[in-house]
Amino acid sequence: MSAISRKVLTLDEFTILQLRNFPNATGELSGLLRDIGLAAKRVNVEVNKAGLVDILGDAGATNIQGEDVKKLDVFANNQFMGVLRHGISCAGIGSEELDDFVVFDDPVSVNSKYVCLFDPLDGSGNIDVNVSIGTIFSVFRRVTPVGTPVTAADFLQPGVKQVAAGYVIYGSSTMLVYATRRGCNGFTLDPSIGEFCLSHPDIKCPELGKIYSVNHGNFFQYDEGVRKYIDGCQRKNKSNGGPYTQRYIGSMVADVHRNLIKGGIFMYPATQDKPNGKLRLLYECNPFAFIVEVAGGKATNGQQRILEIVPTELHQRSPLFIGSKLMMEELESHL
Ligand code: P6P
Repeated sequence: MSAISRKVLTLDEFTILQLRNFPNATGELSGLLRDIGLAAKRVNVEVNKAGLVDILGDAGATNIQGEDVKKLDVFANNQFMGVLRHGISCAGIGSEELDDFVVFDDPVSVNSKYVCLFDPLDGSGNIDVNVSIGTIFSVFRRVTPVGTPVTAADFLQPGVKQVAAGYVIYGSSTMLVYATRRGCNGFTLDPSIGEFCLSHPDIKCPELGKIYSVNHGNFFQYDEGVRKYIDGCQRKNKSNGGPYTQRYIGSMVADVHRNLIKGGIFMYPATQDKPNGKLRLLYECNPFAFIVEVAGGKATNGQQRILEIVPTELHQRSPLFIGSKLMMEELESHL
């Protein structure tokens, strides 16, 4: 039978095609990605009308980070947790919105071989001002025996063990980008058919870009090496195309997505106020580090590769430097 020769593949067709190319695959990962795509479509509907319904404003609760939880955060968390709990491909999840990981211990889910970690709605502080926000996800193969309830060990794995990672960006269009070891691909939601369609096949992060993303408000709190690099980004330099353009949206998914496509570097360094940085290792740094490395870029915490950090806590934070290979190597020469 000839391969599907459609011009535009939907996410479901693409994941099934991957399955056809790897006959020994069980289809669980394809199913998990389709479940995530479904939840993303439901979240997208609410995000797109956030200004119209009483879904704005704080839910009155605060999450483990002590941050005000917006209603859309809660909605998004419940959508992703719901599709995975009722699917057949996930044995448990960890989420920025939940103090501890959740075990899916029904007879079907407990036999799944994957666990997921989520930031259900990253950049939620931007919801009320209509700036792009996103969902970030990370998928691991469990390390405990299939058929038993998952434990913390299944979630506290170094990022290099990820099977897949991705994000959804709810912006001028809604995109789902995910990476496996076989590559990184982007799908744009076509509202006319309600399907994510392959729009960015085999994404590669340009080795050199002209964009640097950092919160300049913290500049004097950064280590000297970081300040030297940022200073260099602003100077004329024939060898690296400087000066660069500074772009910082304050929504990690939007900043890193732009740099992934156009080339660039995103930094959330440690500061005196936040000695471990602000971003969470398991569901912000790890997934993006996996995606950007698959696309040819690099990601470190300033000392070591993000993907080699062995986590000790579900919500631990890490400094993050991530982006184009040559820009990262220039930064590393200052650290
Ligand atoms: P700051 C959003 O709250 C977030 O977690 C990331 O999406 C974003 O990159 C970062 O925080 C922005 O933090 O301290 O620069 O406002």
